[in-house]
Amino acid sequence: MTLTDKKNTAISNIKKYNRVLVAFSGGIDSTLALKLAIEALGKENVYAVIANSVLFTNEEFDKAVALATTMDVEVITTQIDYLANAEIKHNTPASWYWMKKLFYQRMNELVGEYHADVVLDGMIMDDNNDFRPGLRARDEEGAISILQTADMYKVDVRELAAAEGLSNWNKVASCSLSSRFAYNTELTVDAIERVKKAEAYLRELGFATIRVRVQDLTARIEVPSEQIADLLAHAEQINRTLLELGYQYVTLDLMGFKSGRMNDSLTSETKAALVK
Ligand code: NMN
Repeated sequence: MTLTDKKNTAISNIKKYNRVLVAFSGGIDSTLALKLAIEALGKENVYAVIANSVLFTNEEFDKAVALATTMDVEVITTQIDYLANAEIKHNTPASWYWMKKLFYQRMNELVGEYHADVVLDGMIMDDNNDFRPGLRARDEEGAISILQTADMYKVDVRELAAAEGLSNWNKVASCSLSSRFAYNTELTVDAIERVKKAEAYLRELGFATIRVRVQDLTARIEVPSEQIADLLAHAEQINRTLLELGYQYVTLDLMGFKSGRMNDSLTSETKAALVK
Protein backbone atom coordinates (compact mmCIF):
# COMPACT_ATOMS: atom_id res chain seq x y z
CA MET A 1 0.00 0.00 0.00
CA THR A 2 1.28 3.47 -0.83
CA LEU A 3 0.99 6.23 1.74
CA THR A 4 -1.96 7.68 -0.18
CA ASP A 5 -3.68 4.28 -0.07
CA LYS A 6 -3.09 4.11 3.67
CA LYS A 7 -4.53 7.57 4.20
CA ASN A 8 -7.58 6.74 2.07
CA THR A 9 -8.10 3.50 3.97
CA ALA A 10 -8.01 5.34 7.30
CA ILE A 11 -10.43 8.00 6.03
CA SER A 12 -12.92 5.47 4.67
CA ASN A 13 -12.71 3.45 7.90
CA ILE A 14 -13.51 6.59 9.90
CA LYS A 15 -16.44 7.34 7.59
CA LYS A 16 -18.14 4.16 8.80
CA TYR A 17 -19.06 6.23 11.86
CA ASN A 18 -21.11 9.39 12.26
CA ARG A 19 -19.53 10.83 15.35
CA VAL A 20 -16.32 9.84 17.10
CA LEU A 21 -14.28 10.54 20.20
CA VAL A 22 -10.53 10.58 19.63
CA ALA A 23 -8.40 9.62 22.62
CA PHE A 24 -5.84 12.41 22.36
CA SER A 25 -2.44 12.64 24.06
CA GLY A 26 -0.82 15.38 22.01
CA GLY A 27 1.76 12.98 20.56
CA ILE A 28 2.26 12.62 16.82
CA ASP A 29 0.13 9.46 16.41
CA SER A 30 -3.04 10.71 18.07
CA THR A 31 -2.55 14.14 16.45
CA LEU A 32 -2.65 12.45 13.05
CA ALA A 33 -5.66 10.34 14.08
CA LEU A 34 -7.47 13.51 15.15
CA LYS A 35 -6.59 15.33 11.92
CA LEU A 36 -7.86 12.45 9.77
CA ALA A 37 -11.06 12.18 11.84
CA ILE A 38 -11.76 15.89 11.29
CA GLU A 39 -11.09 15.49 7.57
CA ALA A 40 -13.38 12.45 7.33
CA LEU A 41 -16.34 13.61 9.44
CA GLY A 42 -16.05 17.37 9.85
CA LYS A 43 -15.03 18.99 13.12
CA GLU A 44 -18.62 19.12 14.44
CA ASN A 45 -18.61 15.31 14.61
CA VAL A 46 -15.27 14.87 16.33
CA TYR A 47 -14.33 15.33 19.99
CA ALA A 48 -10.80 15.21 21.34
CA VAL A 49 -10.76 13.55 24.75
CA ILE A 50 -7.78 14.30 26.96
CA ALA A 51 -7.30 12.44 30.21
CA ASN A 52 -5.41 13.79 33.18
CA SER A 53 -4.17 11.76 36.13
CA VAL A 54 -1.41 11.66 38.71
CA LEU A 55 0.47 9.20 36.46
CA PHE A 56 1.08 11.81 33.76
CA THR A 57 2.50 15.32 34.04
CA ASN A 58 0.34 18.44 34.04
CA GLU A 59 2.66 19.89 31.40
CA GLU A 60 1.78 17.10 28.94
CA PHE A 61 -1.91 17.53 29.71
CA ASP A 62 -1.75 21.31 29.19
CA LYS A 63 0.17 20.89 25.93
CA ALA A 64 -2.37 18.37 24.64
CA VAL A 65 -5.28 20.70 25.47
CA ALA A 66 -3.52 23.62 23.77
CA LEU A 67 -2.78 21.58 20.65
CA ALA A 68 -6.30 20.17 20.31
CA THR A 69 -7.66 23.68 20.73
CA THR A 70 -5.54 24.94 17.82
CA MET A 71 -7.08 22.14 15.73
CA ASP A 72 -10.41 23.85 16.27
CA VAL A 73 -12.16 20.83 17.67
CA GLU A 74 -14.23 20.44 20.81
CA VAL A 75 -12.07 19.27 23.69
CA ILE A 76 -13.35 17.07 26.52
CA THR A 77 -11.09 16.68 29.52
CA THR A 78 -11.46 13.99 32.11
CA GLN A 79 -9.70 12.94 35.30
CA ILE A 80 -8.90 9.28 35.96
CA ASP A 81 -8.06 7.98 39.44
CA TYR A 82 -5.76 5.13 38.45
CA LEU A 83 -4.34 4.60 41.94
CA ALA A 84 -7.79 3.55 43.20
CA ASN A 85 -7.21 0.28 41.34
CA ALA A 86 -5.18 -2.20 43.45
CA GLU A 87 -3.21 -3.66 40.50
CA ILE A 88 -2.13 -0.19 39.43
CA LYS A 89 -1.44 0.96 42.99
CA HIS A 90 0.89 -2.05 43.45
CA ASN A 91 2.42 -1.70 40.00
CA THR A 92 1.88 -5.30 39.04
CA PRO A 93 2.76 -6.39 35.49
CA ALA A 94 -1.01 -6.53 34.87
CA SER A 95 -1.32 -2.84 35.77
CA TRP A 96 -0.83 -1.93 32.09
CA TYR A 97 -3.97 -3.86 31.27
CA TRP A 98 -5.86 -2.14 34.10
CA MET A 99 -4.74 1.35 33.17
CA LYS A 100 -6.08 0.90 29.65
CA LYS A 101 -9.19 -0.84 30.97
CA LEU A 102 -10.05 2.15 33.18
CA PHE A 103 -9.10 4.53 30.39
CA TYR A 104 -11.32 2.97 27.70
CA GLN A 105 -14.18 2.41 30.14
CA ARG A 106 -14.11 6.14 30.90
CA MET A 107 -13.96 6.87 27.16
CA ASN A 108 -17.01 4.66 26.62
CA GLU A 109 -18.96 6.57 29.28
CA LEU A 110 -18.17 9.71 27.33
CA VAL A 111 -19.27 8.04 24.09
CA GLY A 112 -22.70 7.67 25.70
CA GLU A 113 -22.75 11.21 27.07
CA TYR A 114 -21.78 12.79 23.77
CA HIS A 115 -23.89 10.50 21.57
CA ALA A 116 -20.85 9.31 19.65
CA ASP A 117 -20.45 5.90 18.00
CA VAL A 118 -16.95 4.86 18.94
CA VAL A 119 -13.58 5.72 20.44
CA LEU A 120 -10.65 6.05 18.05
CA ASP A 121 -7.11 5.99 19.36
CA GLY A 122 -3.68 6.65 17.90
CA MET A 123 -2.04 3.26 18.37
CA ILE A 124 0.15 2.26 15.40
CA MET A 125 1.59 -1.00 14.04
CA ASP A 126 4.90 -0.52 15.89
CA ASP A 127 3.00 -0.63 19.21
CA ASN A 128 2.24 -4.30 18.59
CA ASN A 129 5.93 -5.17 18.98
CA ASP A 130 6.22 -3.91 22.55
CA PHE A 131 5.01 -5.48 25.82
CA ARG A 132 1.54 -3.91 25.76
CA PRO A 133 -1.01 -5.73 27.89
CA GLY A 134 -3.27 -2.71 27.36
CA LEU A 135 -4.09 -3.76 23.81
CA ARG A 136 -6.35 -6.48 25.15
CA ALA A 137 -8.32 -3.91 27.16
CA ARG A 138 -8.67 -1.79 24.03
CA ASP A 139 -10.15 -4.74 22.17
CA GLU A 140 -12.47 -5.70 25.01
CA GLU A 141 -13.79 -2.15 25.22
CA GLY A 142 -14.26 -1.87 21.46
CA ALA A 143 -11.94 1.08 20.78
CA ILE A 144 -10.52 1.26 17.26
CA SER A 145 -6.87 2.02 16.55
CA ILE A 146 -7.65 3.78 13.33
CA LEU A 147 -4.06 4.08 12.09
CA GLN A 148 -3.53 0.36 12.60
CA THR A 149 -6.60 -0.35 10.45
CA ALA A 150 -4.65 1.34 7.65
CA ASP A 151 -1.40 -0.55 8.38
CA MET A 152 0.42 2.61 9.48
CA TYR A 153 3.89 2.43 11.00
CA LYS A 154 5.86 5.28 12.60
CA VAL A 155 7.56 6.08 9.29
CA ASP A 156 4.15 6.46 7.59
CA VAL A 157 2.88 8.61 10.44
CA ARG A 158 5.86 10.95 10.23
CA GLU A 159 5.57 11.33 6.48
CA LEU A 160 1.83 11.83 6.50
CA ALA A 161 1.91 14.23 9.46
CA ALA A 162 4.45 16.37 7.59
CA ALA A 163 2.33 16.27 4.41
CA GLU A 164 -0.73 17.29 6.45
CA GLY A 165 1.19 20.25 7.88
CA LEU A 166 1.22 18.92 11.43
CA SER A 167 4.30 20.11 13.22
CA ASN A 168 3.65 21.04 16.82
CA TRP A 169 2.89 17.71 18.44
CA ASN A 170 4.55 16.76 21.72
CA LYS A 171 7.84 15.42 20.38
CA VAL A 172 8.88 13.23 23.29
CA ALA A 173 6.87 10.02 23.53
CA SER A 174 5.17 9.98 26.88
CA CYS A 175 4.14 7.05 28.97
CA SER A 176 2.63 6.46 32.38
CA LEU A 177 5.01 7.39 35.20
CA SER A 178 4.44 3.89 36.56
CA SER A 179 7.06 2.73 34.02
CA ARG A 180 9.68 4.34 36.30
CA PHE A 181 8.98 2.03 39.22
CA ALA A 182 10.02 -1.54 39.87
CA TYR A 183 7.15 -3.98 39.40
CA ASN A 184 5.23 -5.06 42.50
CA THR A 185 6.12 -2.01 44.56
CA GLU A 186 3.54 0.40 45.92
CA LEU A 187 3.03 3.63 43.99
CA THR A 188 2.46 6.60 46.25
CA VAL A 189 1.62 10.12 45.17
CA ASP A 190 4.80 11.35 46.93
CA ALA A 191 7.04 8.92 45.04
CA ILE A 192 5.40 9.80 41.72
CA GLU A 193 5.71 13.54 42.37
CA ARG A 194 9.40 13.03 43.24
CA VAL A 195 10.00 11.36 39.87
CA LYS A 196 8.16 14.18 38.10
CA LYS A 197 10.39 16.74 39.82
CA ALA A 198 13.59 14.80 39.09
CA GLU A 199 12.70 14.34 35.40
CA ALA A 200 11.56 17.96 35.06
CA TYR A 201 14.92 19.06 36.49
CA LEU A 202 16.83 16.88 34.01
CA ARG A 203 14.72 18.25 31.15
CA GLU A 204 15.58 21.77 32.31
CA LEU A 205 19.24 20.82 31.97
CA GLY A 206 18.52 20.03 28.32
CA PHE A 207 17.92 16.26 28.31
CA ALA A 208 14.69 15.67 26.42
CA THR A 209 14.56 11.87 26.58
CA ILE A 210 15.11 10.75 30.15
CA ARG A 211 13.83 8.30 32.69
CA VAL A 212 14.43 8.31 36.41
CA ARG A 213 13.82 4.68 37.36
CA VAL A 214 13.22 4.04 41.02
CA GLN A 215 14.21 1.00 43.03
CA ASP A 216 13.74 1.57 46.79
CA LEU A 217 15.47 4.90 47.38
CA THR A 218 17.85 4.54 44.45
CA ALA A 219 17.29 6.74 41.40
CA ARG A 220 18.74 5.22 38.23
CA ILE A 221 18.98 7.78 35.46
CA GLU A 222 18.63 6.73 31.82
CA VAL A 223 19.55 9.06 28.97
CA PRO A 224 20.39 8.02 25.39
CA SER A 225 23.96 6.61 25.43
CA GLU A 226 25.33 9.40 23.26
CA GLN A 227 24.28 11.87 25.98
CA ILE A 228 25.90 10.07 28.91
CA ALA A 229 29.07 12.17 28.73
CA ASP A 230 26.98 15.39 28.72
CA LEU A 231 25.05 14.17 31.71
CA LEU A 232 28.24 13.34 33.59
CA ALA A 233 29.40 16.90 33.07
CA HIS A 234 26.58 17.86 35.46
CA ALA A 235 27.13 14.91 37.84
CA GLU A 236 27.70 16.86 41.03
CA GLN A 237 24.77 19.16 40.53
CA ILE A 238 22.41 16.30 39.55
CA ASN A 239 23.51 14.23 42.51
CA ARG A 240 22.87 17.13 44.91
CA THR A 241 19.46 17.96 43.46
CA LEU A 242 18.17 14.39 43.47
CA LEU A 243 19.44 13.79 47.02
CA GLU A 244 17.56 16.92 48.05
CA LEU A 245 14.43 15.51 46.45
CA GLY A 246 14.72 12.53 48.82
CA TYR A 247 16.63 9.82 46.95
CA GLN A 248 19.39 8.14 48.92
CA TYR A 249 21.54 7.05 45.97
CA VAL A 250 21.76 8.65 42.54
CA THR A 251 23.04 6.38 39.78
CA LEU A 252 23.46 6.39 36.01
CA ASP A 253 22.47 3.42 33.84
CA LEU A 254 25.47 2.65 31.63
CA MET A 255 23.24 0.92 29.10
CA GLY A 256 21.68 4.26 28.29
CA PHE A 257 17.97 4.88 27.73
CA LYS A 258 16.01 1.81 26.83
CA SER A 259 12.25 2.01 26.61
CA GLY A 260 10.68 -0.86 28.53
CA ARG A 261 13.79 -1.38 30.70
CA MET A 262 11.73 -2.31 33.75
CA ASN A 263 10.27 -5.20 31.74
CA ASP A 264 13.72 -6.83 31.80
CA SER A 265 12.79 -8.10 35.27
CA LEU A 266 9.79 -10.03 33.91
CA THR A 267 10.02 -13.61 32.68
CA SER A 268 8.83 -14.42 29.19
CA GLU A 269 6.06 -16.56 30.76
CA THR A 270 4.73 -13.59 32.76
CA LYS A 271 4.78 -11.41 29.67
CA ALA A 272 3.17 -14.01 27.43
CA ALA A 273 0.34 -14.60 29.93
CA LEU A 274 -0.51 -10.89 29.94
CA VAL A 275 -0.57 -10.23 26.23
CA LYS A 276 -2.67 -13.28 25.29
O1 NMN B 1 9.65 3.96 27.88
P1 NMN B 1 9.31 3.36 29.22
O2 NMN B 1 9.21 4.40 30.28
O3 NMN B 1 10.21 2.22 29.58
O4 NMN B 1 7.84 2.73 29.10
C1 NMN B 1 7.55 1.88 28.06
C2 NMN B 1 6.95 0.59 28.58
O5 NMN B 1 5.71 0.84 29.20
C3 NMN B 1 6.63 -0.36 27.45
O6 NMN B 1 7.68 -1.24 27.20
C4 NMN B 1 5.40 -1.12 27.95
O7 NMN B 1 5.78 -2.26 28.66
C5 NMN B 1 4.78 -0.18 28.88
N1 NMN B 1 3.55 0.40 28.27
C6 NMN B 1 2.45 -0.38 28.13
C7 NMN B 1 1.31 0.13 27.54
C8 NMN B 1 0.10 -0.75 27.35
O8 NMN B 1 0.07 -1.85 27.78
N2 NMN B 1 -0.89 -0.26 26.69
C9 NMN B 1 1.27 1.43 27.10
C10 NMN B 1 2.41 2.21 27.27
C11 NMN B 1 3.55 1.67 27.86
